Amino acid sequence: MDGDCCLTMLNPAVVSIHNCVLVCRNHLTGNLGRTDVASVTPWLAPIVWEGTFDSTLIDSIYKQQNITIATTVFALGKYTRFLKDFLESAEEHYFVGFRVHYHLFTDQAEEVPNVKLGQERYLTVKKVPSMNRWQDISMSRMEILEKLIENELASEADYIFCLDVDTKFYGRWGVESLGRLVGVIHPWFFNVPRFIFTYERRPESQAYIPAGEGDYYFTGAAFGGSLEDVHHLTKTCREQMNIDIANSIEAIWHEESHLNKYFLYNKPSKLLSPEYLWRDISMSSGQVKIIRLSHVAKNNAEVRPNL
Ligand code: UD2
Repeated sequence: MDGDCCLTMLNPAVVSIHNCVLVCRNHLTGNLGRTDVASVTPWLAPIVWEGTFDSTLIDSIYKQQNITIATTVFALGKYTRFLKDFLESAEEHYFVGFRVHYHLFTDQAEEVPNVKLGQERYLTVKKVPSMNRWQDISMSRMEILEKLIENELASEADYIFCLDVDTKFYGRWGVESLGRLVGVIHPWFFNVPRFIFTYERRPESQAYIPAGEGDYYFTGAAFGGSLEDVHHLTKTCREQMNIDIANSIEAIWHEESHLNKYFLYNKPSKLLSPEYLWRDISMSSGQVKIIRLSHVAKNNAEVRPNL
């Protein structure tokens, strides 16, 4: 056993110092960091890509904090078919070694597969009413999340992530993703100019973003952060969507449009690269060196309750 290994046996604080020394060394020798992608926003929030963090170091820091990550997922109607792969792959790759509590919302509890969960991994199934429009299912998530945080999570979780169910994990999604307010750059819009972004462009909608504004285009399929920040996000989006309903307008990409408006005026403290929500496992991009979570190909006409 060499001297460094002996150090790590002493206590977690020493592990941190030890790892910090290692990562600083790496950093100084230029081994950590990327030059082919932006890894910081103009407001100095990190953008997490493979190669921009040391997973051993960051795990050791968060291990000392005894955190719980609440994770919400909705599976209504035929979307229950995505649950098995979602949960099994999450158990393999998602916050491995940390306490995770999945909150699963469904209209068909009997369709929830029996997936073996690891130690300190919990699943609570919650019944929600069926809905006739996929757009309503997608949008209703904001209010349900708002109430979940208000009524249940305060005493049991430190962070929350809200994820689409028609997805599968293929690589590590860990504590490097944690932050006060976290958005994921949409996989179709990470390397295109701003005028291509599909923001809501009608001033009548509360989700309206004028041409020339906006920083990134964020996916509605994954977002998270502290309970307080995600509560404010979901409450604001729910309120803005209600104003739209009263004015008989629905934003072009539903709650995703409102999320983008929210992030324009409430800048995320951390951004996750499209590694954290990729288009399709069979597609590649030079900048995406690891696919952590990817959409599952689906036939919308077949799985959705309406077109
Ligand atoms: C995009 C977003 C999605 C949401 C939606 C709103 C991406 C990659 N995804 O996805 O997050 O913002 O646009 O327009 O940006 N669901 C059910 N049952 C249904 C329909 C939907 O449970 O019958 C749930 C399920 O959790 C699903 C989510 O709602 O993952 C979003 O629906 P989608 O995946 O069909 O929406 P999509 O692919 O257009």
